[in-house]
Amino acid sequence: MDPQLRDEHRQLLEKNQKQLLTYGTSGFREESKYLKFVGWRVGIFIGQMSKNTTLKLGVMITASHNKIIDNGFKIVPPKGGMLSIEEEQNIEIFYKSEEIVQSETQYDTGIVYVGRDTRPSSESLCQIVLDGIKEAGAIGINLGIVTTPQCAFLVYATNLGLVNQIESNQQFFVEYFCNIFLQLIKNPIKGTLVIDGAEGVGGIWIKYFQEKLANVLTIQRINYGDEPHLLNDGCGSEFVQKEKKLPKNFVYDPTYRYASLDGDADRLVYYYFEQNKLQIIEGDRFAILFAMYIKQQLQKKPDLKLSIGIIQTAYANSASTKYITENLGIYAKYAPTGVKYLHRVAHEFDIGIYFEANGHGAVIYKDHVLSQLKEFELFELELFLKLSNQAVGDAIINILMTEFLLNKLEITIQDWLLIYQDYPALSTKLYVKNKQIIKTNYEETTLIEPIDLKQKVDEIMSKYDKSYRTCIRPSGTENVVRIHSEGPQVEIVKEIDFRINEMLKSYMEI
Ligand code: NG1
Ligand code: ZN
Repeated sequence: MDPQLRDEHRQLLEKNQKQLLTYGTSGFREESKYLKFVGWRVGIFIGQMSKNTTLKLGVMITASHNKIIDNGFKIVPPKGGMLSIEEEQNIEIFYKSEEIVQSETQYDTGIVYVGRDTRPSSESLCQIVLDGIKEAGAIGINLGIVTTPQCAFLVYATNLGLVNQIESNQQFFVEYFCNIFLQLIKNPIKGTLVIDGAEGVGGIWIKYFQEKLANVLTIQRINYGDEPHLLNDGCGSEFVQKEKKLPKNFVYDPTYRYASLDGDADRLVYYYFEQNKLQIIEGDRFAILFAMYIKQQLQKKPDLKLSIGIIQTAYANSASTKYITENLGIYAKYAPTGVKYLHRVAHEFDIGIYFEANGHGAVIYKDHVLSQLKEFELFELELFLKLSNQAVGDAIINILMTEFLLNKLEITIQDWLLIYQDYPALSTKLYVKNKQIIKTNYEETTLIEPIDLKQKVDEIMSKYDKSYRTCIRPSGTENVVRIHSEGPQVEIVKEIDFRINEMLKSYMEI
């Protein structure tokens, strides 16, 4: 093995205090300078995996909303979606090993598509992954700069035979979804939608949608990637949603709608600015908008029995969960943070809608659903579901679905915010060295270990009534503990957040 790669691997192990890098909330993620060895191992692993199937696989190189110096690898299985828990464990075991393990493979070769975001480290990491794939005796095809959902969709679409020769046809992604959207939209949509591309890959690809849809939807792009060194810097969905600030280059017009993507275009928030106040539409409201329409359509055909579920995380505002169950009459379920968990749970329903508060989300449906909708002549709903990216949650495609619905249901972005009122909530993070000591229940709503820490949290919370809650969990993507508090009065929520933070500062290794 290349001694340089071996060296970097040792540094990574040292940095992580001899702990394994885990295939976390969204794949492997680290500071990019430690990722060469991991990339090479990911390449070999997926190369071998591809030699056990006639279907194509994918790897996306990105660290999404994280800092520009970070990077990561997300593996795309044949149908998009996520690796199984067992595959995740296998890749974690495999990556740390320094030898080339030639496991038994069924075929002489396999095919893997490799996509990457605009980070400076992405190009060389892409080459390393391609080297690993070659080492395993498989063929790696470089997709170039694509969004995470685009990479997943291209893998999915090739395997379904929707498109051939994807290697020269990344544009297929744009054509496929624009065609469906244009079938759904009867008249031009009013107003202008300003899209903040986080200075990343989404901003680049939005241009093609802007051009193709110009007759029905007016899109204005800001932070569209002409300053790639400023990726996620003062712009993008993470900045807007977590900092509650307007992105740079914001152009105010009271009639405009605004949307921000994250660095790899799988997260989306909408917002508007009124009376000096930024009003943000988070993931919960996308789930509700989509579910309202799906339910309304299905109610036209009482004989058609399809199960619908909405999957959320502990970061969902409780007011949204209450609205889903009490007003929409739809089943709401919690999953741990990370789309990989939500996606899996969403598959339990005929139509599963999942969204994280930060705007990661999708509508996914079982294979029989489209033909049943056709049989019951629910053609518009059939098109709407076809518009949703089945491979993985997709910010650009979710914009198209949202624009269709706001127009169809004649809802303004302001009305959307008035459907229900969020409880005041506050999310903060604390940088720590030993986040892994914290363990929660499956839904991540309650801390269970360490026991003495749990007692301290319970003691703080015992001063407040049951309508207040706080969740503490280790991040899967950063060396932080996240604290999320919520309740009826904003001042009390701030007080809880402050007290929990202070207590954690003295308890954890900072
Ligand atoms: P971590 O760092 O595990 O909290 C964050 C987001 C997730 C998901 C992942 C992947 C929050 C609270 N957490 O995970 O929802 O988006 O990054 O990018 O927003
Ligand atoms: Zn992302």
